[in-house]
Amino acid sequence: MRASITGGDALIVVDVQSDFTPGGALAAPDGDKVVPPLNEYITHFHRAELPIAASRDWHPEDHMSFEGEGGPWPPHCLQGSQGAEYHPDLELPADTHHVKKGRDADEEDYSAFEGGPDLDAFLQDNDVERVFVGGLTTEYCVKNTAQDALDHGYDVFLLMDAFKPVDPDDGEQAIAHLLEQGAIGLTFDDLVL
Ligand code: VGL
Ligand code: ZN
Repeated sequence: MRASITGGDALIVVDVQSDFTPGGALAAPDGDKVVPPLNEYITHFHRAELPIAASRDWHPEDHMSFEGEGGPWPPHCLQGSQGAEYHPDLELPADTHHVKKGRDADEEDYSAFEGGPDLDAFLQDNDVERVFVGGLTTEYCVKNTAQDALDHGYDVFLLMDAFKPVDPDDGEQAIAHLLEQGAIGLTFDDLVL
């Protein structure tokens, strides 16, 4: 589907952090492969002077999602750690709206809409109606962010060339579910530049 990017559009880059890329504490296989396409989207949105938000998982040591606390995951994205940094090749402009989430030990916060500073307020302040979502990982934080965006009434475009799952089957299921609810899939080649 061809799409031109115009006023009212925003880019949301979800959790492109070292811990979710190969070598990291909770790596999505090929997680680093989202970086080059996302840099293309970022460049395009930035040139068009459209808002860009980026989220980071930002956990305390006793986060409820960690195995030691009865959760499913190894410790990852510890606040202030190297693994919690954006992937070193991700090129975010200076005026990016940075969201941190999962900051409290007792809140999972898979969705960037659950972090702070508040994403929905940022989008509303910028008169955003359509959001373009990519990043890591497909079936957790990308899915939950896209779902929340739909629930908040935004039109949602899924950047099909710019997310990676922890588990491929779960990733496909998550995307299928979002498409069923009206999200639209596109790739960078679909953009009318
Ligand atoms: C994520 C698992 C645990 C994600 C975050 O960013 O998708 N996945 N925490
Ligand atoms: Zn996490």
